[in-house]
Amino acid sequence: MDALIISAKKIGLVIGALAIAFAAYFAGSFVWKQAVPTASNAGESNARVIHMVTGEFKAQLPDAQEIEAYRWDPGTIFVEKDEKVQLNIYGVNGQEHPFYIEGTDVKGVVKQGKETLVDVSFDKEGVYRLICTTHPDKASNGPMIAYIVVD
Ligand SMILES: [Cu+2]
Repeated sequence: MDALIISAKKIGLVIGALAIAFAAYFAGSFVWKQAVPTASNAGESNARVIHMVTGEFKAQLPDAQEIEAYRWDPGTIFVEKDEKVQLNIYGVNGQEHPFYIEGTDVKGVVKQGKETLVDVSFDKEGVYRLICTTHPDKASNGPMIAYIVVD
């Protein structure tokens, strides 16, 4: 009789764990719908994910003039040659940041409150610039440029 009670408890635990796993799966699938894949080979399962955000620096000069600069954060990332990486860029500051990666055909848009996923790999070593075309330099509230170091 004791053994029966214990196994009934175990079954309860297993069912409980399954219920939690399903709940997590559904919650996860809801979150992932907000992600926006942009590059051609989206869905690389074995890619290393690198998280980035869009940020903004703001300051007031002594004459009350406001200055600001949009930035990718982190501003420098390191990647191995031929490594599959997925940039997961979350739009925090700024409505929209259209971008491209210099020397590649990778381009996309990061929108505020959304994640943009970019699957990339580089077959040549070098420093590649991730450039926002709305804020490419100081005159346009940048420079919004990140450096991808491939070696
Ligand atoms: Cu920008």
